[in-house]
This record gives sequence, structure tokens and C-alpha cells, in this order.
Amino acid sequence: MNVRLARAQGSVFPSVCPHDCPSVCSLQLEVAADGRLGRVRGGEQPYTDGVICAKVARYAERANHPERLMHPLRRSGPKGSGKFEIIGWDQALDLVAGNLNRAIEKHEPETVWPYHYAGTMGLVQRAALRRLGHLAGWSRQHETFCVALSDAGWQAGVGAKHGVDAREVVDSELIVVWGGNPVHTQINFMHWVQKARRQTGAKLVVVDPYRTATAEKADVHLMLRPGTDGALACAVMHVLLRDGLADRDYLARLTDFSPVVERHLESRTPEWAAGITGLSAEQIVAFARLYGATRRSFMRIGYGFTRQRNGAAAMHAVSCLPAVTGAWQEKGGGALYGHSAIYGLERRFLNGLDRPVPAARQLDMSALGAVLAGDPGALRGGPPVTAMLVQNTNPAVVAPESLAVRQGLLRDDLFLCVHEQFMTDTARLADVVLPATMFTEHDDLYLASGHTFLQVAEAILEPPGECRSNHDFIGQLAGRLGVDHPAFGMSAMAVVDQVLTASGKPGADDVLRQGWMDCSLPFEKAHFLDGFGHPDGRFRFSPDWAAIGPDHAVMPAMPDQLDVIENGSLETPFRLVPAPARHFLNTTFSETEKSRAGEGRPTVLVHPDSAKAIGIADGSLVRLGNRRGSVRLHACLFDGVQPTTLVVESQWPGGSFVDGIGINALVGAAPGFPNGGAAYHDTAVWLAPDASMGGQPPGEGLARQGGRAG
Ligand SMILES: Nc1nc2c(c(=O)[nH]1)N[C@H]1C(S)=C(S)[C@@H](COP(=O)(O)OP(=O)(O)OC[C@H]3O[C@@H](n4cnc5c(=O)[nH]c(N)nc54)[C@H](O)[C@@H]3O)O[C@H]1N2
Ligand SMILES: Nc1nc2c(c(=O)[nH]1)N[C@H]1C(S)=C(S)[C@@H](COP(=O)(O)OP(=O)(O)OC[C@H]3O[C@@H](n4cnc5c(=O)[nH]c(N)nc54)[C@H](O)[C@@H]3O)O[C@H]1N2
Ligand code: SF4
Ligand SMILES: [Mo]
Repeated sequence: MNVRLARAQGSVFPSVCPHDCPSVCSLQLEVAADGRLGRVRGGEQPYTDGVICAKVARYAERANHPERLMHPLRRSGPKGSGKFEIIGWDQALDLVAGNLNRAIEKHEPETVWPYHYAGTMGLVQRAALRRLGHLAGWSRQHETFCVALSDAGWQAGVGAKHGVDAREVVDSELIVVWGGNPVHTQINFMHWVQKARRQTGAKLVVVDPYRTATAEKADVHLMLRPGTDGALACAVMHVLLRDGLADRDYLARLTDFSPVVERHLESRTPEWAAGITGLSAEQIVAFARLYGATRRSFMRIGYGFTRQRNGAAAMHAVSCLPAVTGAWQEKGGGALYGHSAIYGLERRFLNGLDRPVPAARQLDMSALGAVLAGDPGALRGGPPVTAMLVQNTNPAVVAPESLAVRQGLLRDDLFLCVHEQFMTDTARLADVVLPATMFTEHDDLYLASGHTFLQVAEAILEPPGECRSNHDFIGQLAGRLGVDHPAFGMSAMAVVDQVLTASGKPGADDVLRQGWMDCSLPFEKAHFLDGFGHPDGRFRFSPDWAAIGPDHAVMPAMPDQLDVIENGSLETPFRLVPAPARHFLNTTFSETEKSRAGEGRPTVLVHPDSAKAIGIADGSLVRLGNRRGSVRLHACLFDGVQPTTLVVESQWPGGSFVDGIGINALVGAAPGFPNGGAAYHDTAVWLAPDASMGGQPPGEGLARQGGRAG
């Protein structure tokens, strides 16, 4: 490892934010006089341009946190008791290897589930566990937390996962943020929006079910009901076609648009969409005319609106808009959902797929509760899961149906090993907990979905205590298990170098020296002027859903509102959006005081009319529930939602809620269509005053008439 600490004190080093965020910011890290991490600032990589979020700017609080895990631990009390004793790494590796071998002897290798996600986005630190699983024939994972629905919908129309460089917004005249909240989730995009507003006077439109911090800054906020974006997009297309705002030449040249599609959209009127979305027909027409009249319109398409069972259909419908107006042809026009396909990395070596590997079933990570309950469908006909290695994720909080997840993770016959930086809700349920390094303490390679820069970062500090990196721990475990691959014996930086050179890119040292490598596509490609990603080069209004996912029978033949969502009912009249919080990143940072203070406490935003009807006062304790369970938290009266919508900005640990049960207890695990995907924001609930406590006097909560503070 390239640890330069000895000469580093007081100096500033370049690095890259590793967290699960589209921005993948370049950073400047200062090493404090005590040799630990000091100040963190935004780096000079052109997209980051010096701007980073507040939670990473105060990263020292997380890296130097007194509760950071420092030693391997073995459970010393009943499961979930939180009682652990310190053991040595050798003992820990023997314990883990012994338990995995016993589980495999009793069942088959597929009984082991290497459960991982994107706690670090670094390619090498993420890949080690996946590689070991592939080579050992363990169960594989269908990665459905985040992008399964949005990817499916984007692929359906556009056919390639890339889009227009976000830096082009400085040439845009209209920016539409659809179903995302960049003020919380990618602040540097807002920095670019501000530049655009200064430069071209660009207007900002936000499509979101509540008045987010981003919507507060918008010229127009379309506050629709959750799960109704397909209807809004279709009605916008209806107006564009009806009012002569479509680019007919472009449609004929570069899309499969046809009279059949046009007839279909003729029936999708603003009045029809108003009934579904809760917006007025006038609002829809006004937005359509604004969008259609502006050549340089840029859509920043978020993930949030696709976390619905109809999310892929919604994404497809939304992605049709720039094809109707031909905005793709303009500088500053078109759309960006994500750029992951531009980098062209050769990853077979990284993932251990450069040699034959045993076939294995694929388990849906969002169905963790059902898998652990032994549901035969969820197990895909294979053996029970009796051993799990968890890395880079906190499923006890973030997975749907969290009550079932917790129950499953507590199973006596399940061996659970969690490699973590903190004693998360998941780690607390484990048999063995291992301490992990942070990005400042290991090397890695980073891509981004929100910009076009490939980046490499070196460790700048020694790992504290006995922390080990994912790459090092998994390599050592592979040795104990007798699983062989050259990557396990290489340093992380050597693996970075292998991936880069095998992909025809400059080596690790070159990228480090240059700081980053811009992989942006030439204008014609980024704007699909020479064709979209499908073999015929045409954008598809009529997608081939069968090619995208197995559950395609319900998918609409043309852009549409697909009614497969968890609609409100008499019993559960509200639709809940458990949206990302500003000061947490999923559950990461929920351990630091300043982030917790910034969020206050778990809170549900309730429209004042609904609160009045139910007898709920601002700041009072309320209960939210459905057939899956119920949670208690405080209410905040807020007029920036429709009366049937509730919002909980979240990913608080369970223990922060009144009963110790977190919000995902209410979220169902039934997958979205056609290729799965967790539908976090597709949740029907009831809301009631808290009978057991009698509520609190009004005025305790932060009234939110003006929207969120801070
Ligand atoms: N501070 C912070 N930053 C984060 C995260 C975090 O938790 N906190 N999470 C990170 C991760 S993993 C990701 S994937 C990205 C996500 O980045 P975003 O795309 O910004 O976030 P999402 O959760 O996908 O979407 C959030 C918005 O979607 C809206 N939404 C929900 N349902 C609908 C709907 O049906 N229609 C419409 N139009 N909008 C809807 C919500 O109200 C919310 O404002 O952010 C990353 N950055
Ligand atoms: N209610 C609700 N639930 C959601 C969402 C939502 O919007 N609302 N969003 C969903 C989305 S989009 C996503 S992506 C998921 C994300 O869910 P997760 O992937 O579980 O994300 P985090 O909760 O941040 O947990 C990541 C963990 O990885 C650890 N970690 C970080 N770096 C390393 C490392 O180098 N090594 C090891 N071993 N560990 C490391 C961190 O300490 C942290 O505990 O949550 C989903 N759940
Ligand atoms: S905005 Fe995202 S990538 Fe940038 S520092 Fe914050 S969490 Fe990291
Ligand atoms: Mo995500």
C-alpha cells in the first residue's frame, strides 16, 4: 500500500469520495497534526469543481469516531444481544472459514450468500467478495436495491446507459429535475444548475411528490401523487403532439414513432392525467408548452420516481420526452439518467469471471426476509441460506420488509459475519463482526453515474486499530478456504492497474498523476445523433420488454401509466414516500452527532388538512402502519404534499424510532416489473394519532409551512 502518512502531516492529498452517490466527488484531504484525518474539501476535478456535501466535508467526525470498529469481535451472548468479545484476526478468519465449510458440507456451496452492496463504490474493494463467491460457487445476487427499475426503463427506450454530460446544463434554457432531490442527494448538480441560471437564465422545473429542498428552488414544482409519472409524461406528449411542438422530422429519422403510438397518446389527455396525478390539467399543459417551446431543455432524471412497481414503465415514458421534441440535438439539450456505460472497463479478472466458474442460483437481495424464512420461490428451488458474509451494506435497516429481515438474520442456524466500519443494526445481529478500513486507508478505482470522470485514489493513512480492507480480508479468507485467483494475492493498486491496462486505458500511476481521466463521449454519441443503443439505432416508443426482464407480460406496449402500484385503499388511504435524508447517505452518517442533529428525529410530513381530519397535532406522536407492521414517530404538519401523500425522510437506524422499528418495516418486498427492483416509495399505509401516549402538545415539531430548514 502506498501509505505516505509518515511525511503527510499537515499536507493535503487528493482523494475520491467512495460513497453510493452519483457525484463521486474528487476530494482534498488534510492530515491533521495528530496524524488523523483533518479537513475535507471539494477537489478540482472539473465536475466536482470544489463543491461537496456537508456530510463529507465533516468526514473527520466519522473517520475518527470513538465508536468506530477497531477489532474483530465474536458474539458472546445470545444473537442480537449486542454482547461481543474481542478476538484476533487469525482466530476470526478460522472461525469464519470453519463455519462456511461446515455449512457447505451440510448443504451445498449455494447455502452461502455473499451479501453486498455499494457502501463503497470502489471497484476493487467491492469486487473481492463477488469474486470469491463466483469462484466458490456460492449463491449470486440480483442487485435490486437501487437501479433495477430505472435501468430497465431507460434501456427500454434509449438502449444504452449514458446521456448528456451534466456540465452542459450551462447551455440549457430549461432544466427539469424529474423524481430526484439533488439538494439532498447530489449537491454539485445544483451548483451546475446555479451556473446555468446565472449564464442563460435557465428555468428549473421539479417533478416530485413533495416540496423538497430542490423544489423550493424551482420556478415550477409539479407536486404529483407518487407512482403517477407515467400519466404525467404521456399527457405532456399528448400536448406536444397536439400543439405542434413535436419535432416530426426527428421522430421519423431517429425513433420508431408511428401513427399507432400517436393514436394511443391522443387518448392520454391532460384531463385524464389530472385525475391520476392530482395535478390540474392547466399545470400539465403549461409545463408541456414550456418544455416544447424550449429547444435547449435538459432533463436530470432521478431514481426516486422509479422506486415504484411501475417504475420501469414510468422511466420509459419520461425518457420519451426529449425524443418527441428532438431536444437531444441541442447543446444543453437531452437527458441524463446515468453514465455507467461510457467507461468500457474489462472486469472479468476483477470479478473472477476470467475462468470457468460453477453455475449458481441468483437470489434477490430485496427478498432477504423471504429467503431467510425459507420461502421456496425466493430460494429459487435451492438449499436454505445458512451462512452469510455481509459487506458494504446494512440490510437490517435498508432492505424492504425489515421485520422479516431481522427475524431471519436472528435465525439460530444462520452463521452471519459482517465486515463493517460501525456497529450497525446488521452488525449487532452477527456472530462475527470484523473491522473495515475507510477510503482514506485503502486504494481503489472509481467510476461515476453522474459525471464522466474515472478516478483512482490512494490510501493516505494507516488503517487504525486492526481494520482491514475488503480486498485484504477477502483475500485472506480465500486462502483459508483454498479458493485460488491471482487477484487475491495482489495489492489493491495492482488490481486497479490490471483493470485499467486490460481495458486499454492508462495505468494506475498515470491516472493518479493526472488526477482523473475524462471518459466523456463526443457530442454526436452523447446526444445519440448517430443513433440510440438499439441495433436499428432508433429510440423505442414501443419497447421490447421481453428482452429486458422476465416479468414483462404486464408491461405496456407503448408509454403509459401502468397500474400495478400499491394503491391507497379504505384501510390504508395514504401513500408513503420514505425519501433520502439530507444529512445521511442511506444509513451511513447516521452514527455521527452532527448528521443526527441536522436531521432531528424521525418525522412524518403530513398535510394539515389530513392531520386535522385525523386529529393529529404538529409535533405529536403518531403511528404509521399497514399489514406488514407499524412504526411510531413524530408528525410535522407540512403543506408541501398532497393530502394523501406522507413523507418520511429517512434511513434512520431502527433504534431512533420510538419502538425501535424503522420505516422499512412498512415497505413491501414484492418486486417491480419487468426485472425486479425494490419499490421503496410504493407503499400504502394508514396514519393514526398515537393512542398509547396520547400524543404531545402542538408546537413541539418544526412547523414546515415554508418547507425544510437547513
Ligand atoms: N443525502 C443523501 N444523499 C444520497 C442518498 C441519501 O440517502 N442521502 N442516497 C444515495 C443513493 S443510494 C442514491 S440511489 C441517490 C438517489 O438520488 P435521487 O434520485 O435524488 O433520490 P431518490 O431516492 O432516488 O429520489 C428522491 C426523490 O424522489 C421522489 N419521489 C418518490 N417517489 C416519486 C414518484 O413516484 N414520482 C416522482 N416524480 N418523484 C418521486 C422523492 O420524493 C424524493 O424527493 O442518492 C444518493 N445520495
Ligand atoms: N426507506 C428507504 N430505504 C431505502 C432507500 C430509500 O430511499 N428509502 N434507498 C435504497 C437505496 S437506493 C439503496 S442504494 C440502499 C442502500 O443501502 P446500503 O447499501 O445498505 O447503504 P448504507 O446504509 O449506507 O450501508 C452501507 C454500509 O457499508 C459500510 N461501508 C462503507 N464502506 C465500506 C468498506 O469499504 N468496507 C466495508 N466492509 N463496509 C463499508 C458503511 O459503514 C455502511 O454501514 O438503500 C435502499 N433503501
Ligand atoms: S456529494 Fe456524494 S460524492 Fe460528493 S462528497 Fe457528498 S456523498 Fe460524496
Ligand atoms: Mo441507491
